[in-house]
Amino acid sequence: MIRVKDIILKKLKESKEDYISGEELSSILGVSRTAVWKCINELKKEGYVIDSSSKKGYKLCYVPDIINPWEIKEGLDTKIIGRSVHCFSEVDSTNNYAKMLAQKGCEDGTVILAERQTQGRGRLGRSWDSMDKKGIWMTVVLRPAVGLEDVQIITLAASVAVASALKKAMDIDAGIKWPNDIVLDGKKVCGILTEMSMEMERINFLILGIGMNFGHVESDFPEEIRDRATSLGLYLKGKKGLDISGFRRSHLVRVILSELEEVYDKINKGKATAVIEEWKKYSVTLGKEVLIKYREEQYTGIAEDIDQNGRLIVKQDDGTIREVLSGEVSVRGLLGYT
Ligand code: BT5
Repeated sequence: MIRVKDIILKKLKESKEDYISGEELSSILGVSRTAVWKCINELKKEGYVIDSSSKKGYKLCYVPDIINPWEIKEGLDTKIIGRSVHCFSEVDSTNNYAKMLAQKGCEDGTVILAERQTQGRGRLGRSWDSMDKKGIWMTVVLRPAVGLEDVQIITLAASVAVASALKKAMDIDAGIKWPNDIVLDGKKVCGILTEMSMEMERINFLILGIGMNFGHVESDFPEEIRDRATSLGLYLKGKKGLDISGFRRSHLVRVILSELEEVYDKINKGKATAVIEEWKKYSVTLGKEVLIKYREEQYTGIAEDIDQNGRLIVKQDDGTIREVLSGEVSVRGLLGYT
């Protein structure tokens, strides 16, 4: 539902350097000038800086780094992903919320975002630290037209989308640790949690949760992960001397959604091989020594390749070839594995 506030924001953005009068806004919207004034005040409370002049009207001077549907949708060039966007200041987990919406039948490509998660989840029951306004905590509901064997490819595709979005939106060269951790200088900046609902041997829906650390400074991370975690802000500062305040999370979200749509389209059209080849370009796993932990078993080897189903092919020290579909993979030199 488009609200008066959304239209006011749109109009303010359109008029750029010019003021737009309260009278004009109230006649476009068919509401009173007091109603316009109330909306302007709400926007100000959210962090938008709007200059008000009794003679000239209103002018938008500053757009905050805020996650809301109109900031996400403004200029979004996708057809499926992000047609429907739900934003919250707080949820337990965007994956939980997404699952609830998916069970109620929400459309393919529905996006859920929150400024803060109280119970952000990682894989295998682990938790995901989701500090208020510091990251992109997002879930996309997908209803892919593929079989079960392609689920792993979609997970890999999501990491490809994130890595290529980081390059396009912020000129950041990220790596992917199998299957889908996004790393910068050996530290994790983004994790992806894919969950699935099946019905009669078919995929009913996929829940693709993406957690990206954006504005964290070092002390924002809990001590136990400080040596393994980083944020885009920390990386930009350290590597390029740039301040993250020059970037907007909403812009990065849009580029991720757009890149995601591209890889999703390829998979739906049976072009998974192209996605795997792209994944390999970003890989920081292939050719490296890895430690695999699966249930009670533990072994090391060299990560040689990934196959067409997205499995990691590992050559053990005695020459045995192993195919890894799940389990814990540590890559020597990354995320604290030395
Ligand atoms: C992941 O799990 O990497 C998947 C994380 C997915 C998070 C998103 S946020 C939106 C959506 N809603 C959710 O509830 N979840 C998804 P895993 O590979 O199991 O990594 C978890 C481990 O990473 C933890 O045990 C910590 O050691 C570490 N960790 C926790 N929070 C982190 C953070 N913010 N940055 C880097 N590492 C973190």
